[in-house]
Amino acid sequence: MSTHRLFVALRPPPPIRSLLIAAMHGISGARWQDDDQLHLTLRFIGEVDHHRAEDIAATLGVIHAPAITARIAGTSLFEHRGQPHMVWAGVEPLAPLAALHRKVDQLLARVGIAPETRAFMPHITLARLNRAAGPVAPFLAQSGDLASPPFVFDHVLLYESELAHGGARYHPVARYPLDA
Ligand code: 3AM
Repeated sequence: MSTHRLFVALRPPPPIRSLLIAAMHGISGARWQDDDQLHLTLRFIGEVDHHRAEDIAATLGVIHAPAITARIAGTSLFEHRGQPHMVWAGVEPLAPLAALHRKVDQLLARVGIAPETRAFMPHITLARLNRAAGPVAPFLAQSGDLASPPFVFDHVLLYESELAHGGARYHPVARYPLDA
């Protein structure tokens, strides 16, 4: 049976994506994200079958939450087994984003998706790194004060992730408006 690899995310508007793309330089060998890949993950779901995917899409349809005014605030690094793994842009403020994350978690629990156990850290991935990538310190120093004007997240997207050579492709499969 075919499965769907799903996650729930927010998509920054075009001027913010342009600002992020303009910051993508200074790490040799980094796999910089392209415009289509830029998102803030609210909740990774993983592989589900077609029926469960339909249940998830339907349950997210009742989401009732305010639109969020946010801003980009700096860059940072996630490591994996002591190695630089990805660089990302921070998104603030935490409280409304965390509240939306919890709301999505609660809705997904209704269709049997176990609650998130990892700490929620709102971020937009800028690049994925492998062992061949160059040092990240110069990038972090140069982009540490990356900032944007305030912008609004006014909808939530359910994405399907397609794993492919050269990185995942993300396809929005449903869109849920947030309250103005
Ligand atoms: O939004 P970012 O780029 O941080 O790394 C994956 C990506 O995160 C993450 O979900 C987002 C969309 O693919 N992801 C992939 N597998 C995951 C897993 N098993 C995961 N997050 C948590 N657990």
